[in-house]
Amino acid sequence: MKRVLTYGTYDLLHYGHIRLLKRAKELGDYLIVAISTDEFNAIKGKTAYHDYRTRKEMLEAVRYVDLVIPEETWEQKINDVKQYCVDVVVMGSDWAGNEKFEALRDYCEVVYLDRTEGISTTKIKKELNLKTPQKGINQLPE
Ligand code: C2G
Repeated sequence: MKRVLTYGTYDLLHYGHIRLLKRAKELGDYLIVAISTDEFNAIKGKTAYHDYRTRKEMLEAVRYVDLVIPEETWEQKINDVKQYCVDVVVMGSDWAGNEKFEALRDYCEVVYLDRTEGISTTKIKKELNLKTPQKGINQLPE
């Protein structure tokens, strides 16, 4: 059982995300996605349109994803690799060579997959002229 792990915000889920997840799953048998919490997004300087609960629920519906866990700090990655017995950490090529992932090579394989050109959450927001969401209207109903 080859276990794959990837990280991301996964806001406004789009085909670039899906293509990354599909290829990540093809590298093993079990795919774990560590999705940035709203608090960690603030540390990353990002404001997601959907809150963590909504982004987690959407990812859990993707056929390639076997488990979704929270990404709360930059520093948790080595512990994640150990705790979940991860064989491969996969990221899009915009992260290629980044020390945060290169440091994992002592613990697991690290693979960067080509980003899907022409799509991004920022592009979607810009083209739909989305403002920062008002509180509460973008959350899933209880
Ligand atoms: N991605 C992609 N093609 C796109 C857009 C995104 O392959 N057109 C990939 C990114 O490279 C990343 C994943 O999809 O591997 C998730 O993208 P984001 O949600 O933008 O993740 P990011 O904000 O880069 O967070 O600790 C790492 C961070 O949490 C990564």
